[in-house]
Amino acid sequence: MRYYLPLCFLLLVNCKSGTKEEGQKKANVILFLVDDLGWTDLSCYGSEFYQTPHIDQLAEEGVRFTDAYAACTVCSPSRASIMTGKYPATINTTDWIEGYSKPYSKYKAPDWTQHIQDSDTTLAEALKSKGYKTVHIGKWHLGEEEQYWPEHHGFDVNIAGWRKGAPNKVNKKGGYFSPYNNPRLADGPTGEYLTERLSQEAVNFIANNRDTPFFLNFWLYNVHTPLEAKTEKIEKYKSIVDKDALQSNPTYAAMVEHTDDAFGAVVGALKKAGIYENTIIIFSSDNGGLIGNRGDESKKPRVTSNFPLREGKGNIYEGGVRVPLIISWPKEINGGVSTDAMATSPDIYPTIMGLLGGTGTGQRNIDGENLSPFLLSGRKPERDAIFWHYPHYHIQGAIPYSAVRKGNWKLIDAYERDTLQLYNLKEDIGERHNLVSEHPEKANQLLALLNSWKKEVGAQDPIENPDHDRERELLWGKAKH
Ligand SMILES: [Ca+2]
Repeated sequence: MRYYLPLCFLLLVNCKSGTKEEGQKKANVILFLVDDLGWTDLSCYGSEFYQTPHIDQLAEEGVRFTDAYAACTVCSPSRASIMTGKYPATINTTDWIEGYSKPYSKYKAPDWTQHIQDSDTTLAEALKSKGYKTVHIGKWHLGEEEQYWPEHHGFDVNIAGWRKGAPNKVNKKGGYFSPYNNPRLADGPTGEYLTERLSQEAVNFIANNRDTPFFLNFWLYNVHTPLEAKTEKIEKYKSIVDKDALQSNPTYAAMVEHTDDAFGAVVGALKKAGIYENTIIIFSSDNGGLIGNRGDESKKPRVTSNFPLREGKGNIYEGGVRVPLIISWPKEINGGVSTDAMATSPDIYPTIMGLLGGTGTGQRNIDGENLSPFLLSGRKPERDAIFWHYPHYHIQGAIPYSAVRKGNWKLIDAYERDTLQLYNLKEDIGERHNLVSEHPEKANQLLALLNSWKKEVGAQDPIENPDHDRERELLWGKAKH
């Protein structure tokens, strides 16, 4: 895989025509969220194996963020963060639903919230109150019971969003191919592939709503496991794979291409309806790429590689949280540029509202930064630090931790080990050289900043576990893996 990702670009954005003029049709909004897509999983982010021409084209026409982050290393917290504009720690939705427990570990997770609370005004509710037709298509994964599903959080239409965080298998069969066993999606003909079906639903929605301002929240099930794709796509990548390369899984490559196809279908529908120019498109992922095969790391191929980043989904390093982010609005934002300005999941909500020219979202105490002045006129964002808080364990390796990035510095506070890790991401993007002993003052400054933020948002610490037993923990972990 090509290791090419320049860290610093000049943002050459100029305002195209000022803010939206009164009386014009409101811009449409599409939030295209891919599940588990890693930072280097697109051609335009450095992959030499996966083919993503439609998304690459978006990067050509929009603003590509090199230093964008998911708010969490796993699914649900990042999704809740996008929908509320708040950090997972603020809303106490800090792990994937239903979570993962290690009964003999040093810490237990605190009580945490496994749905969006009604007291939060979601992004969909904010847009609905501004006259938008709102549709959710795809994975939701923000609540076990129906009362927490998209139709109860501001969406007029919900297609395929329910409690599950992956396509639903029955008797270990199915998933990405119909029957879907999904109460919010009627089964299709035998052999129908879920992502093709969902993109067709999106295309139909766009065609039927071209004259209405709409919010299409398209949250794909791809590229989450189980790894399943159409045979012809898998065969294509089998014929070109370099088995020694870091990214070398033909089925995963096919799933990335399915994702790109779905995105291309949406853009095609927008162009056909004549509304592409006035549609804001935000493309991102909910956490870093899954490396997989933990516990049997000799097994190949792995799912994906996030190199040069360290680790992946479910881990405390950059590979778990740094993700692609592209924002496009042909009518108003000059595209074709990249930026190393930091961005994170809770920014999406205020940024969309800001681009639409309104400050009133109905949501109070948003943590995210409104990046619209930056996108429209190049004004540097005021926020200079972003934070993570994960008081949980994850099967992919995460232990309870909090972290902060400020400038090029990143500090990780891993509670269980009672240790700090300090990295300079500009010089060491792979987080190999812990600089705590070389820069103790920097580490202490960042720790104070991190602790101050935790206090401000009411972050819940993990709890000492009275059943902690290191020997049993290791045995239990092996059995579980
Ligand atoms: Ca995910």
